[in-house]
Amino acid sequence: MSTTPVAVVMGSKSDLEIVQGAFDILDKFGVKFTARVLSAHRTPAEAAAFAASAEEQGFKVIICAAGMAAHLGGVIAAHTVLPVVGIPVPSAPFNGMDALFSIVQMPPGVPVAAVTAGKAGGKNAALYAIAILALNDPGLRAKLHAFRQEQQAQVLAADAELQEKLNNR
Ligand code: RP5
Repeated sequence: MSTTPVAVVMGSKSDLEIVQGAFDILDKFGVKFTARVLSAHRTPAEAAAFAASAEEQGFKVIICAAGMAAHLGGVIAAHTVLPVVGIPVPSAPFNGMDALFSIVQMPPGVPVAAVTAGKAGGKNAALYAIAILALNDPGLRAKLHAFRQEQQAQVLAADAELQEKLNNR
């Protein structure tokens, strides 16, 4: 049984820079996670075995980051009923469009949620996972509200700063 509610799986260690955005948010919210490098293509048996045992291990949501023909989220989702959130990782020559289509175009019956491609995707995948966990966790929900207020304050401060600068021309 896992003691962490979130699993973060990436297709390659080269995805780590994007995935770091998810780690940062999960840490900020105090949500424990397990992270693995497992490939849908290079380690298909290990990826399938991980997904098949994920529910039993106690995970509640799985984040999958992959680039190119990004089948990782789909393969993981094929072996579990847990919610799977996919991060499209940009790579040459299609800059993440290939990964986005691979993740978002799942056949009916086996959904994968797709978030923003690239670094912002790491952040948003973690926030989405936290929103799922917050459905049954009032403390986490309060932290989500606080996070939004913090963001709002930052934008309003930036706006006030801009107005002051423009008014003092
Ligand atoms: C995908 O292929 C990985 O998720 C990665 O984004 C991409 C390239 O992998 P590497 O060649 O950098 O290991 O499976």
